[in-house]
Amino acid sequence: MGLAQNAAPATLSLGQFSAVYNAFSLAIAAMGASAVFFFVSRSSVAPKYRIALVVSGLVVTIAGYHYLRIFNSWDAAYVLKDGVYASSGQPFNDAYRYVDWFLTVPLLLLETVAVLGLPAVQSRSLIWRLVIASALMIVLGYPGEVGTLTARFWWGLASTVPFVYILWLLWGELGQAASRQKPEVQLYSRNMKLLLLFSWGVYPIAYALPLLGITGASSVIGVQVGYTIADILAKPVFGILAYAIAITKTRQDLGLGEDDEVVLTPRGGL
Ligand code: RET
Repeated sequence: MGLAQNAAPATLSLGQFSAVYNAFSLAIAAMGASAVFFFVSRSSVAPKYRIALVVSGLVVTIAGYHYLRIFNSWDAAYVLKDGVYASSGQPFNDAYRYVDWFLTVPLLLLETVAVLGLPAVQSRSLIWRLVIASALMIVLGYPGEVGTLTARFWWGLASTVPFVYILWLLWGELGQAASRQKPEVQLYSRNMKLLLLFSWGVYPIAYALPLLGITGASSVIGVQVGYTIADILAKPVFGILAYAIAITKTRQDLGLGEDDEVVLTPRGGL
């Protein structure tokens, strides 16, 4: 029924075009700079936490690449004519985003489980359940992104089932893990739980905008800017929290005080 609802609108104002253009540009900078930070910082945490930093670095590198492609696609989809941005005839390719999630969401889940510090058997079973549910969530969401409004509703609803399952699993596990930690780490674990809920919650809200009566250019802009903000929170900001947990646990494991310097062998471990 009807037209594909999110075919790029024919014209955008200067402000509308730039809002998305600048959000994508900010995302490229955030992903690139945080990739350098995560890779460089991995030698300042104990070997068992290095995997979390390496995974963070990979996530933001993959996302940085995809944002470069998304940015170029957006730029090519419009041309400035008489003070407004008119469609150039080249389609805006939103599939990069779903490909990006397909790779980065399982990695983010792996990172989260890695900083939880659970026994290996428990970690493995948790990771499997999370990875399968996240693949289902993304695969079920995509047809709704490119279909009619009715399709958007039903696929969105189907995708919400594994989404709720993931949040329910992680909320419980993060809560239990936090209660086993020393007070300093407990605060970070609690913040991680809140950031996870807050940032992941933005995705379905952005997806639902066209269903809430927001149409045309505003809906395309809302969806793109919403996903971009959520991605910056869920990848670089989340990674910094994981780093804070790893460095705090490293200090605790070494029995160091607040002002002592951490001295580790730079090449040990990962
Ligand atoms: C979709 C479709 C509509 C319903 C739901 C969705 C959830 C998407 C999420 C994406 C998370 C992505 C992350 C990326 C970071 O690398 C697919 C929009 C629930 C939660 C964390």
